[in-house]
Amino acid sequence: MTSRNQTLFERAQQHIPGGVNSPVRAFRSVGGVPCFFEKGAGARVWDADGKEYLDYVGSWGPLILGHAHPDVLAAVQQAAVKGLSFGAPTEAELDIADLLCQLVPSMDMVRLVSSGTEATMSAIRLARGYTGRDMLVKFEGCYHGHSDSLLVKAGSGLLTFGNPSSGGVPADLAQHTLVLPYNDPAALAEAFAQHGDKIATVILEPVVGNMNLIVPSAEFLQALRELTAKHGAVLIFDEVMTGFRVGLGSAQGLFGITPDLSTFGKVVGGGMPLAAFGGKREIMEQIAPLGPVYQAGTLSGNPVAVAAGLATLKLIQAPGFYENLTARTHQLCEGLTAAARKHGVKFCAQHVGGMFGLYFAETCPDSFDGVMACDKEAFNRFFHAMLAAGHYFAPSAFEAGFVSAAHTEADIAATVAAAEAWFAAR
Ligand code: KE4
Repeated sequence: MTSRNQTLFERAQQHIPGGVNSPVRAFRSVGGVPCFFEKGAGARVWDADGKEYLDYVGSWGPLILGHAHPDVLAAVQQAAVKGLSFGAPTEAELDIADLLCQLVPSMDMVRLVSSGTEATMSAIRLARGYTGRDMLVKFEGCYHGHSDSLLVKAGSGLLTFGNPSSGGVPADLAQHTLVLPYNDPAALAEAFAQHGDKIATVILEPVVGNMNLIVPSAEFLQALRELTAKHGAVLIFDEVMTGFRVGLGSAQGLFGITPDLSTFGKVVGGGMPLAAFGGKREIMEQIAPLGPVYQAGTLSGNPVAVAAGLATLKLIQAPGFYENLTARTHQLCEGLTAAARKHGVKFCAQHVGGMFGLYFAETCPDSFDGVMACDKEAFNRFFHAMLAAGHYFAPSAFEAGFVSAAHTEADIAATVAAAEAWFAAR
């Protein structure tokens, strides 16, 4: 019998490219038919066939509280009945700006936008405008949204400028982007030795979640901060995924590094379209209407999205919130690893706060090459086995996963037990 997921997927492809509104949702990396979800509550989601899953994607990070948290829903409803959008300032925007600058001490000022892509695109333009330089440095395997300057892959040589990684990106724009290996302080030092006074900005994921999970070395972070400061380049921490996910202080608080600009998304909107970029006053004052760097948005600071964000940011400040989230994520990683080892399966897992990585490899990788050496096919088999058992992981071996505050010890234990059954039967 054809499942409703299948019927919907076939119908979706009539008028939506690939049947999805964002490529990773199409399951092309893992194969099979994507899940169409109809309902979420707490740690669970239900698909179009009524099948229940424990959710370890959480909309790719925003749902740190779990699905449909009553306080967030109430805040959204209270805002919505007063009007969905004004295209004019509202007091709630001041409240969330004040709160973000309080929770992120490196930010004197912040501008709200509607997606992580907008946040990083705007931060890069701002860094270029502030420094008067064009060159952008990013790292292989890091994803910062789909603005043209970021859809660039490494050039032929380590220090040669980038080539487009997507159709439609002009080669002469990609030429301004240098793509370096992540966690490689020597390569970064060499790039600054060669191009130091031309580099406008360096952007990175301070914990990578887009080539699976990769943790930065202290040396790499130190080199980033020292070299950008020495050469007058703007250091951008893209905390769209790590922001309020790895801790209340985000990655910058966890690692004790103060970036010049930061970007946020996902958790700050609590599942609604809200993102932000912010940083030092002297840089942020270059943004229109104060300064010459243009940036705008019809729905920027949308009051309904801001209401969801404020409700979420309030709840994550509860005493013990991150201790519990980290403990549950640790329980998952330890449990899966122990289960795999018990049955002789090459597998490991690691986490930072409430985001985790799963790898079919002996040890957890710390580089792009290390991730590429993991057994992707084994992950894909694991993904489908767990999906069938009612545990929804990210449909790609190159994505981080997420635990929410709604996941209980019993939920995690059930996921570990399902994984052990599969490891045992391999
Ligand atoms: P959005 O434009 O998708 O809101 O944010 C882009 C972005 C920026 N920076 C980081 C570190 C990100 O992880 C993202 C988006 N993350 C992906 C998950 N790998 C979103 C999922 C998707 O593309 O559908």
